[in-house]
Amino acid sequence: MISKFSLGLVALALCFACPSSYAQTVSARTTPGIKADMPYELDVCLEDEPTVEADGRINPFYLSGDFDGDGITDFAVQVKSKTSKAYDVLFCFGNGKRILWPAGGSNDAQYDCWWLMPKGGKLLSVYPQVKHDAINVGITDEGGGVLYWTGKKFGWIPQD
Ligand SMILES: [Ca+2]
Repeated sequence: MISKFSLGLVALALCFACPSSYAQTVSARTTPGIKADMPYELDVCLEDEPTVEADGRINPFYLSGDFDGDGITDFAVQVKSKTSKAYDVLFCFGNGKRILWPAGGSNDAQYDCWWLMPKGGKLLSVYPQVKHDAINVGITDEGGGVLYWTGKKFGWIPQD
């Protein structure tokens, strides 16, 4: 049976936990722009990839799924190269691996929408080669394609 005293101790412990989580929240919000809404794992991944910065020109600016099928959540975030200014996608896998995917190859044909295509969903049923969650990358008036992990690299299925 839980006594009022025990509940008081739990409440006290929770209060002591507040300052550190509060400090993390405040710290994240002091960073300009979209970093305030970023999952911790994604923030760490971006810090390890200093040549790019997260870009919020498309909503949502990141997607999560299990892109490599290992059962651990992965993230894909829109990024902009600090040098070339090209818009790419940084994949942050749950196992710590990072892959920078060049989206358009040039600044002329940049994607302007994207969405998750979950494994087992109707959208992926026509692509038997896609075994895990994938991303549909769209370029207005040009089509786009399906971006998926082959097991060794990212594959691309163009769409009109
Ligand atoms: Ca994964």
